[in-house]
Amino acid sequence: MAPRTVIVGDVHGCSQELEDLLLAVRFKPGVDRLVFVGDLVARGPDSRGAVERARELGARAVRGNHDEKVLSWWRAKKRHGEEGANKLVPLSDRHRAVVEVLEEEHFAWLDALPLHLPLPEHDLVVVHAGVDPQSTPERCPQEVLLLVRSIDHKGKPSRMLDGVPWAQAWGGPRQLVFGHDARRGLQLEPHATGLDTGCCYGRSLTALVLGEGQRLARTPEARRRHLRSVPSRRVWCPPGTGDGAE
Ligand SMILES: [Mn+2]
Repeated sequence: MAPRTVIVGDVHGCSQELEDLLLAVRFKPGVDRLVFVGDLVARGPDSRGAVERARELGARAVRGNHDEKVLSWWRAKKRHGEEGANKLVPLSDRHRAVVEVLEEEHFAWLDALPLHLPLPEHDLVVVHAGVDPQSTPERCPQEVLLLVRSIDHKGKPSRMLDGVPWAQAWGGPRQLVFGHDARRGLQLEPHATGLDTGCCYGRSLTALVLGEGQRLARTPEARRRHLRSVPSRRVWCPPGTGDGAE
């Protein structure tokens, strides 16, 4: 059977919905390829389960800003001990809850994730938040790849929701697939596809499913046919303003 590629939006510890989605797309372990757009952890109920399932299924992924946050603490802990880490990298309650359940092997797996992941068989690149449309995934600073949402009135990448969504400003030619922007939700631009449909906020978890060697459809209507979503089982986290670093 030909392997498909299933690219999953921000899971944020929603391991039950991840199982629901894998069932909905009839994911075949050992055959299909699984890719995550990052932010596997934090906000939802089961960050550890989400990381374990990703590892178990041999998934590839890019690192998200929440993954990076708990990794900064873990890296500091290795050098300065737990007390030192708490001083150097103060954690919010939601990130504290993550570092308390992850083991060394989970941190190490997250730490090995790249910031951009090319999938040449589908002629696309996966990033967590996005890129500066003036640049490329390879040349963008980490901060932009992990946090950008918009291009501000000065033409600079911004983590806020004001200005133009970066995905609208991205002229290609490469197709980018990303997450991070739950507030805007599904984004279907000519050269960018945003998959964060706010699972942890009680909305849905979305996957982009591509057949072997299949390219993304160019029009939004046609691209919707690649998408599959499952509803959230509940509101796991109260929606915030959605425009900060978090
Ligand atoms: Mn994010």
